[in-house]
Amino acid sequence: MRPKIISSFLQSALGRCSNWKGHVGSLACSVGRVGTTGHPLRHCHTINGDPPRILITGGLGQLGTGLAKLLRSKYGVENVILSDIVKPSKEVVSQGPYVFANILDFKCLQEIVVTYRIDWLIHFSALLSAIGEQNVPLAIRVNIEGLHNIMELSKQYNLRVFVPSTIGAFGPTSPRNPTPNLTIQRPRTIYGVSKVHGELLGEYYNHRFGLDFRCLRFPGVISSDTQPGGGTTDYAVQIFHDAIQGRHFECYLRPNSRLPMMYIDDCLRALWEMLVAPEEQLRCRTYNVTAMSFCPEEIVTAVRNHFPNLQVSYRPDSRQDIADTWPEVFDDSEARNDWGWHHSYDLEAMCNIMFDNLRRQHNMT
Ligand code: VAH
Repeated sequence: MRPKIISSFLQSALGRCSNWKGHVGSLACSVGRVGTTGHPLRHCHTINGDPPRILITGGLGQLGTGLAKLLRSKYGVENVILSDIVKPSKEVVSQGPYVFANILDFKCLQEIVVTYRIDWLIHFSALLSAIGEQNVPLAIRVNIEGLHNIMELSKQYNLRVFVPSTIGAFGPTSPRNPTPNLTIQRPRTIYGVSKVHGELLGEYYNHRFGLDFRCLRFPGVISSDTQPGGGTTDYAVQIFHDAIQGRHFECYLRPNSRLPMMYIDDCLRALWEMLVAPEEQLRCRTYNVTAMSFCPEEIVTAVRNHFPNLQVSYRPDSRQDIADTWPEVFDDSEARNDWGWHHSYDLEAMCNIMFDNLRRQHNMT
């Protein structure tokens, strides 16, 4: 058993190098033991013997700083460049390289890729669902025109590029429980439309130009030290902050609005595993990933296990209309089968780690 897997892995790694005619260096992956999922264990990758140099756009959103930390632990602090258009905190710049990057300015992006010798690009810049509906022209510029720059840049410099998509890429005509990886996608938000466009454009560049495009459709992401910005699933983060501070929690969704969700550590690990998965494991370039599905009344019950006196009321607003068009349960079986994805945190485990983190942040330990 063992010799076959090692040889195919080696073959694939070497094979891939030979494909990248334009690629100056050789892409080497160190072979490791086969993991529990039977998929070759992912080890740190090198390009030309050096760690990949990675640029993250939209770095000061919900996922950027956490991902930079994870990738720096694998590839070295100096090889992961965080970027955005806003001034970073002292803490952010103390953690590693940070640059200004306006994704609407192609020249600015070219300069960064050349100056920092970037190999991989992770593109987080985007207006999320709720805030996008409040400013459609800006959402089109950032989410669509910005993406066009990223695609052309990645093609020009032969970058491996990761662009996140979302449960929001599905609409009311998609099966909602479960929502398969490949099905009808007619979203009703500009955010969703821009993300379907991103999936299709990335797959087109992969098919037409061999661009190493990779995409994951994330559910709502729950994090303790970074705030989500303008999404429809944000309530599931807000409830933790209200509980720990003894505040009344008002939910803008109905108690039974079920949505797929994931704890941030699972989200970042899924992203990294998809980023380094051997290409021959990728039977497609866009995958659903998830960990759990819950509705407001279920997370209220789970939070009350920690804070029994949490006061809750429900006042649905326009975000309810968005949630009503989204998947209730996400089918991520293809990601699990193809590259061994599996989540670690269910609702209870997520509540435990969220409150551990928040108690530490509020010096309540
Ligand atoms: C939003 N949090 O609500 C984002 C996400 C899965 C949802 O895309 O818009």
